Amino acid sequence: MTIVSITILSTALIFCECCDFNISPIHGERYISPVVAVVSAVGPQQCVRECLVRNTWCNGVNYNLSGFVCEIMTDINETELKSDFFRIERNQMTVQNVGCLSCFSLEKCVKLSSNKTCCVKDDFDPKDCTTIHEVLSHEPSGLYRIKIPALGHVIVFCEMEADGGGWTVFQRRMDGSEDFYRTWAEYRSGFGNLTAEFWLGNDKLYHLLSQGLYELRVDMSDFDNQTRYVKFSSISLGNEESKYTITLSGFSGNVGDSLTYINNRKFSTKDQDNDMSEGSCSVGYKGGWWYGNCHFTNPNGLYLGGVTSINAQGITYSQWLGQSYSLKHIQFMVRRVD
Ligand SMILES: [Ca+2]
Repeated sequence: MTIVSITILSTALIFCECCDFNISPIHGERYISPVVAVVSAVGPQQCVRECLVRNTWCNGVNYNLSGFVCEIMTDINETELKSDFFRIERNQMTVQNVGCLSCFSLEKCVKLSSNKTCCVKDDFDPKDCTTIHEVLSHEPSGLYRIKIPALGHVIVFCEMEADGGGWTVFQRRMDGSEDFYRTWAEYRSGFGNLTAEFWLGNDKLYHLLSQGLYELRVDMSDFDNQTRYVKFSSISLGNEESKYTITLSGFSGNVGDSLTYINNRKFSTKDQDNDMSEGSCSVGYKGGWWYGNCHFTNPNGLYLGGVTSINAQGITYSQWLGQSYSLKHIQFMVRRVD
């Protein structure tokens, strides 16, 4: 084993034929400061790229040849001898063609016959944020592209830190910047700003949840910055013909359950009444939702900003702060569990 490693090390002047950069590793050494990020199952070329795309804080990498592990470091002041590693200082990663550095992390850099390089889509087409988190466990929360077979590529917001990460967010309220009193067609296709307030869209949610078994997490906060959460171990959605009938089970959380009430209910909007009430819950409570007769929580209601005299039209969660308190923040997200 040792002999094999030494053989590889002695010939490991790395030339990246895709990306046109040469690097000069120091064999048999590694940086000993705390590892800031680890990328496993990558080659040395990819390890260099992982550093270069983190240009603001990566100052070097340790690469473990026997384990194919890339350690990304900020502090490179101290080193130690370590036979199956080499280390590369960021400043030694001389880049001849910076074109490839503009490739996104899910793209490959390819050298063309003309010796020019270009970024091409990788074969990696994650079906949700859960897959992205499994493959790129150190990536932060933000916008990512997934591929849902029935819909093609879809941009989604991935929550990568909370509760283990890997969550695909499908609803958020945070400042009242978006109008949520909208039509069936608008709730079907989705609306708003994925980095602020939005509804991902019932059609996307249906096709997303059809890809496997998913759990649900809901996070809430009030204007005193108290927080609560609830989770359901299973969530699924029917198609538009079923009026996006929702199925929820397996409640847990640190607040009472105001959500199981929507189990097996159809979605309703101001122009499509599928609820159990004689009138329209959507019109009465100013949102699109899985209303019954009518609701114990109204996440898509009016952004009324805390205590309100308007009963149950705000972003309420009755088992926490009642129907006369409109929450500051609420977010719904799902994670694949199979
Ligand atoms: Ca009705």
